[in-house]
Amino acid sequence: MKIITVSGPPSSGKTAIILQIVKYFRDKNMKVGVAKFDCLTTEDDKVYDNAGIPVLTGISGNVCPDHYYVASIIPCAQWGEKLKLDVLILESAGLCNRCSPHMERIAAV
Ligand SMILES: Nc1nc2c(ncn2[C@@H]2O[C@H](COP(=O)(O)OP(=O)(O)OP(=O)(O)O)[C@@H](O)[C@H]2O)c(=O)[nH]1
Ligand SMILES: [Mg+2]
Repeated sequence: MKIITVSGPPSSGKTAIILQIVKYFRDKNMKVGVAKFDCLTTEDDKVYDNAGIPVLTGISGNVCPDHYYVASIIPCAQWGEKLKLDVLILESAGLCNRCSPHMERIAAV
């Protein structure tokens, strides 16, 4: 399973881009899922669900969103493996421009 991280400020078009990326992989008969992180609330799960994309949502609540994200990578990957995804896309919370939770050797947008 390949992992791609997509991060950026609020309402910068992360979900819009991910929907296009998913189309690209689906055209190649690849199974794609998305894990969406946010701080308090998100409607993105409905968008992905409506598009028939398996989605997992993580809300950091009163935990630092960056730490929550890092601590959630392994459970998200396990979820993706369980669903036999070819590609797992991680959409970050829309935080400030400082936030770019990318990992070495993992494709990042
Ligand atoms: N004009 C224009 N609008 C866009 C474009 N991409 C996204 N939008 C609109 O901008 C708004 C936010 O886009 P999203 O893709 O939801 O942004 P996001 O970064 O996922 O937002 P959060 O997950 O809430 O941080 C939506 O109303 C989109 O329809 C674009 O390329 N051009
Ligand atoms: Mg989004």
